[in-house]
Amino acid sequence: MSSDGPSYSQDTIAAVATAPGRGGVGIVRVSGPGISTIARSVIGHLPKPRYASLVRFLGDDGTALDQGLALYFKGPDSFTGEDVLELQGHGGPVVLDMLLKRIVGLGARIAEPGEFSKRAFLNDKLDLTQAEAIADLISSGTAQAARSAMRSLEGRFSDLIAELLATVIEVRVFVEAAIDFPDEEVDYLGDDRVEKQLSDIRRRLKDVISEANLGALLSEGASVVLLGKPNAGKSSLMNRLTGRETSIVTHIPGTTRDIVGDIFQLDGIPLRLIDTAGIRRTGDAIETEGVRRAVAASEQADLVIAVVDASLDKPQQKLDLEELEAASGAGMVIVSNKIDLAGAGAYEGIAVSAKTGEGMEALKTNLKKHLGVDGSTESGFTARTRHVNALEQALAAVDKGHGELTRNGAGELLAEELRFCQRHLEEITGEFSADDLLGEIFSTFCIGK
Ligand SMILES: Nc1nc2c(ncn2[C@@H]2O[C@H](COP(=O)(O)OP(=O)(O)OP(=O)(O)O)[C@@H](O)[C@H]2O)c(=O)[nH]1
Ligand SMILES: [Mg+2]
Repeated sequence: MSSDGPSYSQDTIAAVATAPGRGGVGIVRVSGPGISTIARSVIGHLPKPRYASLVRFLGDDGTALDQGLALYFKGPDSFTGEDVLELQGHGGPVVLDMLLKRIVGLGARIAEPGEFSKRAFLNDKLDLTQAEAIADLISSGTAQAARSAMRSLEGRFSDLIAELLATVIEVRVFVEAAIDFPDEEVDYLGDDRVEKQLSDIRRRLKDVISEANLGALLSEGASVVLLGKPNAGKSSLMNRLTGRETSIVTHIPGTTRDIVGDIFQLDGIPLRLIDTAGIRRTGDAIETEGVRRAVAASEQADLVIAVVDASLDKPQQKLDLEELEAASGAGMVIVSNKIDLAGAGAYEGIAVSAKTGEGMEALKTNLKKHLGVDGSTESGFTARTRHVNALEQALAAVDKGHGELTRNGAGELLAEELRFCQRHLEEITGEFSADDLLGEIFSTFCIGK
């Protein structure tokens, strides 16, 4: 989406850009057409663009509120594309608030969350994936997530989408031309050129999907629920994975009754591990509620680890597993726990011992595989579920169009699907976007960003 002019709004917006609390430096950021008036009133002059000057920040009665550095960026050469003023004062909440109020008194209004980034997007300084990458970089929970957010910010994801779009548009133009000029000698749709290009698009889309999937995992994480019969060792396994004694472990079946959550980093993927009550029928009202919550949690989960006690006899293990399969609401990784007691033999799923730590590496590799990651978690770029969904819809459209061509020779329907494909790809970078989508995305940003 492009703006019509250099700035999309008449409003001048202001916010404290540094984190709340006390710090050495606190920054008030201002963007919009009112910058020169504000600068002249607060610091006495409009500073030379891109040079730091040490100034006093003046209140409306001319007394100094604070002193610090003023930085002026003249639009369009600024983050938002508009005139931007940054006042770097001392990082105390009261001082910063006084400065902000002074600027609002001069006609600015307080910025909404993400509004600076939104203006940058609307003024074509960033595309949507880059704007989202800023938020992801700020909120990244692991170094891998931060590195991939940085790569998205630098445009790696957008570039891939742009390359795909170029090919899709090329094929679309070709197909539409073939439809419009059916009398040409050559049967354009009949030769294999279009089909080759469609296969190429599909292959590239699939690659981007798997990378975006990892990128989304790195930035959004995944929830993993431990499900099992009482005493199977769910809590022990959770504590073993996190390395913390978060969940209570005893030999008494029915120890865990509530949902117990903890964070666990799986090669840089932030996992929310959720320990639950053992699944069984019981007369105990508290435990019954615990079991209900366990099943409900599994329905919300990205993945379930089904824990079976391998020290029980085989028929019992089989029954337990069947019960878990019936109860679970998500894909399952099966784990046979307590193999230190059970000894050598054949087990369902991955053989582990929460007590000795045996099998943990195999479990981690398997968890990654089930989350759609094989190999390294070093993703090329950060992404979100929104992107993965759009890519999948783009792929579905190409698949459908390809089918229409090969089965029915229907060029018109292929052209139509290619148009859908293009639209889904454009949703990712924001070239095609609905206002409510923009509102949704930017409202999750922090103030001042
Ligand atoms: N030998 C052995 N004992 C284990 C292992 N894992 C758990 N246990 C023991 O099994 C018992 C139950 O462990 P918990 O982790 O509390 O089991 P749980 O599945 O959380 O049980 P509930 O919360 O009651 O549903 C405890 O006495 C643990 O020490 C293991 O791998 N080997
Ligand atoms: Mg437990």
